[in-house]
Amino acid sequence: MSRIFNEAAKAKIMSAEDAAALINNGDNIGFSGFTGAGYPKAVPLALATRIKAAHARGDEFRIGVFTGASTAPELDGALAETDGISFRAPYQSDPIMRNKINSGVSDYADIHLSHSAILMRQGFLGHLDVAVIEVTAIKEDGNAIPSSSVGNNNVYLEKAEKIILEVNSWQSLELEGMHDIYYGTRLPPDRVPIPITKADDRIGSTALEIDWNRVVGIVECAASDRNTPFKPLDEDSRAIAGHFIDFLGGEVAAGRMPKNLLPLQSGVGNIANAVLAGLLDSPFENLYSFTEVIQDGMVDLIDAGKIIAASATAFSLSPEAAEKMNNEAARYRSSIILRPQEISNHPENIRRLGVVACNGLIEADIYGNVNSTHIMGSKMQNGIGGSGDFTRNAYISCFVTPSTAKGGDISCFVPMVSHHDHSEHDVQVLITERGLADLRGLSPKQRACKIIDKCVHPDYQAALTDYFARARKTANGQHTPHDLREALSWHVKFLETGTMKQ
Ligand code: 0RQ
Repeated sequence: MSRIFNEAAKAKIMSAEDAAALINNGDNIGFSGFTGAGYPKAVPLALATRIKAAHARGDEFRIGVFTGASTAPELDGALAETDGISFRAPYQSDPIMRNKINSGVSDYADIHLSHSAILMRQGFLGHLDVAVIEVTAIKEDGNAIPSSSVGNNNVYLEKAEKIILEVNSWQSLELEGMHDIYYGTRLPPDRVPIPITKADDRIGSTALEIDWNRVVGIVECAASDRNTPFKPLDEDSRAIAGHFIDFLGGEVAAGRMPKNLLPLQSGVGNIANAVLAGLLDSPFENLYSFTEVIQDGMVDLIDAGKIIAASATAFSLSPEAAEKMNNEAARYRSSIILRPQEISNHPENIRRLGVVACNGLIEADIYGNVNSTHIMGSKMQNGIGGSGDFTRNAYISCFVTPSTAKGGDISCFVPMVSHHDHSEHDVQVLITERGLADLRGLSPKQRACKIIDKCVHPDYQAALTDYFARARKTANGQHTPHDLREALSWHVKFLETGTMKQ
């Protein structure tokens, strides 16, 4: 059955190839898609074929690619593989895309997810030529039911000169009612407060507004989201989850949080998912989540009746959880809200609600500065995503990580981070399988002692303790002691010998 319930819209149905033919060399394209959910699946593949054919003829064909966040092989992977992406923002995690960024083929602007809408509206990301947006259906009134992510779709639909809609019948029609699309954001000086005072407040409409004067094509498809399976929980991720849950218990006991905690934000990846799984067996109940992605762990918490409501901008589910969501969207509609990312990640909401943030990292230094994005100072991994939006504005900002990487050859705790995303002023709690360092209210030297004691792997404790002692001497008691000659020699040692072990 067609999902296009508006009669006039039917006249715009075309093939993915015909839609891709409407995209030109030099165009900036705003695609839907966030953490492998709700990205268009047919037009990007057809566009990649069109770009490859142009390159085979010796013609120039390069485009700017804007999304909500990461997408999938059919979008980032296929387009990046053509060498046709000249510019990419704001977050990606595709291995081919990552390669093109790190080999200089594509420029990448790694921006806070809450900033991407503003930068687009201000024009810093250039003119938006085309929006290619996946939707679940086109309603009789011409508005569209969003699919498994909202991301920046409202902004791209607002700004693009031409609009292509991909109607994906794999997405459940029963998603209708889950979304909350707020059209009240303004640029200063016309801003008004965003009226969210509880994580599950609904303040917008359930459909995306479509300006049919700009719609140039509709493509129908039936294809699943990326849906990567999560790794089974290992001992380390269980230990990390255990420390986090004990910490939350302590906050409740100290009277700093109600018994049902404060709204939780959880980052992407296996450890974040493990932390959510840990909450299943915890004593906490009647929880809320104000986050950006809904992973399997969150769905399990809803099923167990532990979470009353979760607000996000996208799903990031395993194939099994995605199938369940598709079959039972009507049931989840009352407990899940998908919003534009400018609202899910808005500092104002995060600060007002008192969100407890929990994100992954690549490395942290002994003073609590965090690198979430770069390997060995230069190589982009994914991007800052929403981690900065939440960390800076959270009621309590936590980071979770194994104490080592690369089978123990790298310490995730170093004298000085090789790239800086979250500063010592914003990072409050660091958690590894070894333990938890609560850094709130501590001086840099106090923080260093605590981090080395509680979080660092024993293989690296002596070396970091030594570094700290030498730095104190070299810096002659100064506030944040460093020996600059030695600070990054840890990374240099790894690059030269393949291990940071001293
Ligand atoms: O490299 O794949 O070549 O082995 O870095 O490491 O362990 O797979 O990372 O899935 O836990 O994610 C920070 C990337 C952690 C993620 C990050 C190497 C390691 C591996 C990846 P290989 P893992 P995880 C909401 C919040 C920013 C965005 C964010 C992230 C690769 O959490 O993208 O938080 N965060 N958004 O071997 C050198 C180290 C290393 C290291 C790991 N110390 N030094 N290499 N690696 N530690 C969601 C959104 O915003 C959408």
